[in-house]
Amino acid sequence: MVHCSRKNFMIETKTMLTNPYAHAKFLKSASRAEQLPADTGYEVAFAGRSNAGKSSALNCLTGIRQLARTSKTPGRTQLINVFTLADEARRLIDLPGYGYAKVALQVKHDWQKNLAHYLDVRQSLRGLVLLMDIRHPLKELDQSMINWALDRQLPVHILLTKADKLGRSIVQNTVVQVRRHYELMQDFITVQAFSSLKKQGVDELILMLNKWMALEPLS
Ligand SMILES: Nc1nc2c(ncn2[C@@H]2O[C@H](COP(=O)(O)OP(=O)(O)OP(=O)(O)O)[C@@H](O)[C@H]2O)c(=O)[nH]1
Ligand SMILES: [Mg+2]
Repeated sequence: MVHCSRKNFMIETKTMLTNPYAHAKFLKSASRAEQLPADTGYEVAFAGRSNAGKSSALNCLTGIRQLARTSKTPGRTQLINVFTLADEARRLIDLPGYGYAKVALQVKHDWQKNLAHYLDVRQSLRGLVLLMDIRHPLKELDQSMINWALDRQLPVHILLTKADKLGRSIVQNTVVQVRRHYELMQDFITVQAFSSLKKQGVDELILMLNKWMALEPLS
């Protein structure tokens, strides 16, 4: 399991950022969009293939080790997990991973329907953080998710996860390639490298989330 410490972050830029996500709390798990909290305020969802590192990234972002359950077994997060910030009108959502081959077809179908429905109806959803293992970016289902988001004009911030697994120049090249792929949509699609293990890219992610959550820019 990957751990991040619960502190203010002193990262890359050497600036000290206070982290509004350190106050996140688990609110509930929902198996259907109807069970979610009232659709008001600001919500940002973390989506991606099973095992891409969604739960680890949420734990890293918040600095709370056990906030979202991580697992070596893909397909662990099967429910929509809701976390609130200090202010309950702002929420982070850990979505079920998609694309895990060993899940029964019916279950897979149900998740995908759920995901599609959630993305379709949720008015408070301000942005999608889409996680992809940096070694296998832009799989077919990832591209479908992006197209879905674009269809409803929802901005997508791509996290190329597990960047610690590759050398620095391959990481940079992959970021550039994925950016280039969506060059024409750069107002809607942004791309960064991320590692929960090394706490790499947390500042950049916080800045994007703050923008979507209408939180004050950090000083
Ligand atoms: N090396 C490395 N391993 C990571 C990183 N992030 C996650 N992992 C590992 O990848 C595996 C899956 O991580 P999770 O965070 O549970 O992935 P998930 O996307 O939430 O998976 P599902 O809930 O099944 O959809 C775990 O074994 C993590 O420890 C990272 O930045 N670096
Ligand atoms: Mg998970």
